[in-house]
Amino acid sequence: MNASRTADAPTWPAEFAERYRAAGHWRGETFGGMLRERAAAHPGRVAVVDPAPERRAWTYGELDERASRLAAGFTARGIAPGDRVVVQLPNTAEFIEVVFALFRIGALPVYALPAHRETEIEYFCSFTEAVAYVVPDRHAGFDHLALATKVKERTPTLKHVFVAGAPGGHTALSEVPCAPTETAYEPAPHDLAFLQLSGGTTGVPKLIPRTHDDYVYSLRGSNEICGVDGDTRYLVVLPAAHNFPMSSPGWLGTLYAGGTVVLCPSPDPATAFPLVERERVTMTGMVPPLALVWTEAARSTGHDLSSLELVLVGGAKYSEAAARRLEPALGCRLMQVFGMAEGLVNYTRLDDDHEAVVTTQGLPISEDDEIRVVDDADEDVPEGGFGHLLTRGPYTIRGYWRAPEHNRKSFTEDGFYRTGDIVRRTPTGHLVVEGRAKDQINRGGEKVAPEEIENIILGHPSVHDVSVVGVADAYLGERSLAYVILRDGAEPLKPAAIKRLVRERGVAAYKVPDLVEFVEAFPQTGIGKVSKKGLRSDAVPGPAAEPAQH
Ligand code: OOB
Repeated sequence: MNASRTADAPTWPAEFAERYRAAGHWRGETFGGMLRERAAAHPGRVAVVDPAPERRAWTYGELDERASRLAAGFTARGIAPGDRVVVQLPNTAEFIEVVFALFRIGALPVYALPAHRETEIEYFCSFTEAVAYVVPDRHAGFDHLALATKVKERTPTLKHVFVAGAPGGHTALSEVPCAPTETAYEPAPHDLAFLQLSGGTTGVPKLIPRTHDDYVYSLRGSNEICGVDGDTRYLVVLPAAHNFPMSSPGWLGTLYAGGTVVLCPSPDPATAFPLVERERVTMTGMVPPLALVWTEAARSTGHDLSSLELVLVGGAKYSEAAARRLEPALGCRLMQVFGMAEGLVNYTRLDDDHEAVVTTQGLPISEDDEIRVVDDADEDVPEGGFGHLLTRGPYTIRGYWRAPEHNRKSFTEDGFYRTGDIVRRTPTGHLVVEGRAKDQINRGGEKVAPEEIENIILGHPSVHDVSVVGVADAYLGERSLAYVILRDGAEPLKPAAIKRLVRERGVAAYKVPDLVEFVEAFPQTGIGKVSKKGLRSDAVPGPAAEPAQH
């Protein structure tokens, strides 16, 4: 079987694919082939450093061999090309080994985040009909084995749980590798390579199908813009499964260039700064709240951060005032990045005027990224005006995986992705993110779909209606507030009961509402629909609101 794409998701029409190949964007590379080539070119160079609990450094030769042996072991256990494998690993060397092993055999990693819990994992496994799930035994105090056992019982397709660490009743990842065979399967460059998760605006996250061709192009473009080369030492501080630290330019971009990836077990300065010093880290990427923390901590740190050359900040709007403070505090260059797992990534440039770096979110990677800024009727707004950002290009998907109905809403008929972002373009073509039309909360880069949380809260017998909105927050940019209307005659509830309900449903902790407020009615729009905008603007927490405690 081939990792067929057309059946599961719309793809680029032939004339676009030809154009992208002719332009040299799609060069027929695959991730498996890329690692093999780098290993042949410089087998002894260090590819991956995992500092905890004891420092391990794998060379390109070792990573390549490990990936091949693990790939052979996966094949021996029946994992076939096109099969989906949910991978939920923290920032460890095993994460990189596992995904390269899956790339090698054409199986598709489905990238879960370490924060995901029962509800999300069960959905990923069942919706993708995953055959395997890869977990740590424990991470950040959470028992992943117990979760895996539960999910396996409930998901008929799930044949294997592979565990990095003590396996409990499952299979230890360390037992899987075996001698590679000569006739190993080779995925084609236009095949799907993996499924990435969308931030989401709906009850369940959508899956984003990325191909080798398109993603490798985004790496090559990102590397050129960010100056990534064999001397780059990139620190992965955000979860490695997220698109930003993976490819902007991230750990995959760094490996593409033959540089060294340093995995950071936790993003806080107490963990990260000593690593920057010891491993002579040159580059990293982070979300704005973390950039604030690093900027503050750098003032009084005793650690030598002088190896840092470039810090990328993105995932949510970075305030101009904070952006101005970063370079002097960290003693390195700042680059803003405005990207999305669906594709399009914009960067400010190293040779940009300083004002553009601190006040804009950059320019697209590619001259073939088509950008439209339109009004509500999809008409282009005048030059420099605000509007909805639509985009199409050589690394922006044409549709989500197995979501035909949603695709009709999220893409125009001629294949532009509706990003849901409100932007304007400066005379130099730089994009400035001015707001958001999509129903999503951006909690410091972590995306929350209000509908998902509303559906959970509506399950409470005392709740008549609920609306979850984002409200301004000085640190996170936004945090979440649930407005709840109780049923007539229902006993009063405490905000904590609503939070507990969401938490106990087993969702990632960042989705638990920060604030809960009980109201009699929601503000209405002209046609009687709940006005989310109205809710946001009068969202001054009342006496019933309770600060976040997670
Ligand atoms: C990144 O990817 P996602 O898929 O988690 O989120 C995409 C959305 C964008 O549509 C936009 O709403 C928001 O996140 N966003 C920004 C931003 N960067 C992303 N909003 C304002 N300013 C920015 N700089 O978040 C992502 C993927 C690749 C690279 C960087 C970020």
